[in-house]
Amino acid sequence: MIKKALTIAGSDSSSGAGIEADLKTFSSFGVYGLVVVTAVTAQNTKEIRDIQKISPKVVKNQILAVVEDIGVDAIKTGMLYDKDIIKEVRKVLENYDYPLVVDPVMVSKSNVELLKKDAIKELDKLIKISTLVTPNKDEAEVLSGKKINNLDDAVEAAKILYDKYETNILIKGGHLEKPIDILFDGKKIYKFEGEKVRGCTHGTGCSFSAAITSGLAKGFSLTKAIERAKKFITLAIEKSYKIGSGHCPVNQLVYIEEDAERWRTYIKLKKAVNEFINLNLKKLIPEVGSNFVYSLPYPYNKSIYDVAGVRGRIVKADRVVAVGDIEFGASNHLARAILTYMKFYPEVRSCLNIKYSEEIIEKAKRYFKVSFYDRRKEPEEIKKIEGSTIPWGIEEALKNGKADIIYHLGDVGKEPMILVFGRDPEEVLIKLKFFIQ
Ligand code: PXL
Repeated sequence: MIKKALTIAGSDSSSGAGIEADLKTFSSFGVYGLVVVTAVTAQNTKEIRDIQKISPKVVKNQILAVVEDIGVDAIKTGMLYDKDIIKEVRKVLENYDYPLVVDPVMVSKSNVELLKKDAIKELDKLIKISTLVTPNKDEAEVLSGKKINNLDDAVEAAKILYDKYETNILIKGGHLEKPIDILFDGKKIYKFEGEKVRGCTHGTGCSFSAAITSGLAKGFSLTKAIERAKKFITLAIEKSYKIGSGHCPVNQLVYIEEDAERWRTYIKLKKAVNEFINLNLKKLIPEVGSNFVYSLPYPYNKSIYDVAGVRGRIVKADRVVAVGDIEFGASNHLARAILTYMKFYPEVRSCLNIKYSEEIIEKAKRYFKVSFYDRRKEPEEIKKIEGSTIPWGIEEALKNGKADIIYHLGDVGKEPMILVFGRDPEEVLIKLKFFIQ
């Protein structure tokens, strides 16, 4: 049976934090998400414009409605807003012994109060019945009364909080140069070291605690659930969409979307490579062979391992053949060409390289925008960097705008080459068919 996780939190209309973040996170972990709303915030990536609390009675009834029928395997709380809501939540949850993660949300990134100042005493009582509390630096300072300037302070604060609440304490280190989270279970200090990545961060705290809750719902130990949540949140930040003009949200759907895109990308390229091979255009295959690549879409196009290509390339023997299978990371040169292209035009995700001839270029110019770069003009200091020539060349060629075809005339020991670009492999083949008529 599918495991179920319940979030009791506020709604964020920008869907980066709050119950929207929690629900997406639960879904990403393959857990059925249940949602109890405590407050509605009117917000975008720049500001919170308004907040309306839900009555404690309706909060209670939402919890009872789902627990009594569907049941839950783990619960988390987020924005609880005021003491009356917290008290009602605690009174209901005291009757159950599901794992409970309390994310002691106090203020938004934009510094709006998400918990009334006079609610801390009630929050203390809720934390006492929890399995885990997950404060960030600021929240840990408020709850422990200790200033946190470094890792030692965080360890000290975790011990103070354990004495106060007698529950597992996880102090998050997202603010640190190297993000290290500290867990204290009353016996031992555990350190969870993460990687500092660049990307959007709105909703990080909510999504992280929802990820831990998902792990607990699935029956993982607390440390395992935290480890898995840490991996998830790092990727969710790294592979986020830059939407809105303020603090953009983490991408809680990273696991679901990336896997689905890998499959779609693989299938489409496989079909197009077969079609290309069946055309048997031996005269179009360069001495070094052709490759045909297709990248994952933005924001999943981070490295050559996000670009599918033909292992060992496409070569001419008695006929045109693919040497190996379609694999992500199979291409180096052409993968870097498409990744560079996507920095300027992310919708252009596919590329095929073919043998250069003046005749093909002349024909292509009749139908398409053709651009060019001269490898011999690459500045010496760039040339020294391994693998720099192709990204440099593509950037040069795109200086005149988006191009369907980019070619170069080679250099000492380098064969001249034509690169055909398209939004997907099908479009690349449609373009190609114009030159081979
Ligand atoms: O990230 C804390 C948070 C929690 N819940 C809601 C929020 C925010 C931050 O903006 O809006 C509803």
